[in-house]
Amino acid sequence: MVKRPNILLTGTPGVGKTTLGKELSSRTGLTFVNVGDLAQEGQLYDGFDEDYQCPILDEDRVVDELEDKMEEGGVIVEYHGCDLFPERWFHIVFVLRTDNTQLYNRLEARGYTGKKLQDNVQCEIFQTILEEAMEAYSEDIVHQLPSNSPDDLERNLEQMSQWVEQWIKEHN
Ligand code: DAT
Repeated sequence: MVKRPNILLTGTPGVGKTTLGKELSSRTGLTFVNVGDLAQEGQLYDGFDEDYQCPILDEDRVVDELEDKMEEGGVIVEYHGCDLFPERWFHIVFVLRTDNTQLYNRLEARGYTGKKLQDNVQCEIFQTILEEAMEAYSEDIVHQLPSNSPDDLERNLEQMSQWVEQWIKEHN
């Protein structure tokens, strides 16, 4: 039995996963893992996507790389996809959601243009990641959280920190 929970933080690029995940990690002491960074550090890639001009994640190697850490517990995993991870890893899944205009502006500020910008905003409009999460995990552990403003961020951090604290009390 693990003593601390594993959390999946997912959602369309730009919804605020990194911002929230890093702060949650510093408030709770859980370890933050940005899967994009992990893949880059270990060059865990399998080819190159010409359409989006970005490397393709080698999902099996990412899972292998994380397995030991996840078994220990106490990890916040952040990624803009969720069906590549084993279901058993996570005790709770948060899907961050951002209004379209807001997301468009954030991604444009990040330098996204053309198809990449449009496809990502559409991904949010069609709730693609939320549906992926609902299919990959038990629906009662999947929670949507609004991520539009600094107030939302603070509210989410408080709720999530409380959840972590409660989980630890119940499992120790
Ligand atoms: P992600 O990791 O999901 O790609 P991010 O954490 O890098 O997103 O955030 C994208 C941008 O949006 C960044 O400039 C910070 C800003 N941001 C994040 N959360 C926010 C919030 N709740 N309110 C306003 N801006 C936010």
